[in-house]
Amino acid sequence: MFTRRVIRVAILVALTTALLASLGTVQAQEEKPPALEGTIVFRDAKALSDSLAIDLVDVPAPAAGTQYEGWLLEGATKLSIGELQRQVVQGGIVFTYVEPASGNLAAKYSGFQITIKPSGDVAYSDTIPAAGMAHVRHLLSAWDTNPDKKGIAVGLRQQTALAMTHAQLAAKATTLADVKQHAEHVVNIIEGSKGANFGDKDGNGTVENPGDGRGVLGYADDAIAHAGLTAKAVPDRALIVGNSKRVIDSATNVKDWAGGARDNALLAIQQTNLSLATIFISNAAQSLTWAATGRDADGSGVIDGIPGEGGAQTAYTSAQDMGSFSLKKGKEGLPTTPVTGDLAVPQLALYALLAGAALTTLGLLMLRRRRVA
Ligand SMILES: [Ca+2]
Ligand SMILES: [Ca+2]
Repeated sequence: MFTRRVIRVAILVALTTALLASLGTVQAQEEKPPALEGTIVFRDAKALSDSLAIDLVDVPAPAAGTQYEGWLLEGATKLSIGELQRQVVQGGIVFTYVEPASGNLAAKYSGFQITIKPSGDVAYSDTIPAAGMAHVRHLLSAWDTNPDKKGIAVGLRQQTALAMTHAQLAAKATTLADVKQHAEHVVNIIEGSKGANFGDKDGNGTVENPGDGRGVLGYADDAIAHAGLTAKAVPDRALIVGNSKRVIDSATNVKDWAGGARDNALLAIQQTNLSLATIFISNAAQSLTWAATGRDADGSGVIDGIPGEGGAQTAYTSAQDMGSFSLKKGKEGLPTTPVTGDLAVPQLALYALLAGAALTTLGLLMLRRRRVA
């Protein structure tokens, strides 16, 4: 019958529309290539992640009489970082914003945009999804269970550098007792207060620990875990996934090097001869220098976040790179639902709207069929 055919066609049209709409939604969630090449990343100036370093290339010249302005964003909160001058010759934008009060910008902001002055139109934008940024903040600014609630990558870098310093002090010591005392410090900073080797290693009656108690090894394990969680939370964001691997590889190197340094420090403590003790603790100092600052193993001139190269410093900057921005055109990089950030809501609303439209069409057709009958 004609009416049934119309109903079938209407259902088909409604389903096709819903399918196309859902495909469109899925495509919109995939990461787009950046509209501008270059980097926009949190870095340390005078304090932890207190600056935003911008280095963009091939930026189109703004229209005559207008200027670019940069903004850090968090929900409805906006902070102007000032006018961004485009270099006339190279066409790039090189600019570093430093937070005057030394606040941690990664802890406060997860979005960035460039607007046109004076219209205020958004030229470029990007937002790090909340699910990913939460973990980036655990690495860079705060993790509740850490001593002083410091960020995990912050603690990793700080405690690894401290272990290196004490190993260097031990290597320079001129008495066996001094070597052993500093070696105990090295073991305890690396292991943390819950470590199997933590304790009064030199047997002078006192447990000495200049570290914060979490231990280099504990921080490294946490950095590996949280970098992995970040990549899992936002698998479509290339900047997070790629840099998460660098954090994991570098923190794994730190574990290996710090573990070797602990073993050498324990051997130094067992010695009865200053020269032998010094050899073992010097090995520990070498391993901890790699653990702290990395090692250019392949002689490329760069320490990369790869197995055998990256150290705690690399893990920290790679964690900052996880929180860097990749600009899309206009408002494409801004969240569609401000504040809540729940991407499922507009999608559900769309489905509800389509389902409603399909039901209305069906209802009208049924009514018409009854009238005809
Ligand atoms: Ca002791
Ligand atoms: Ca290298």
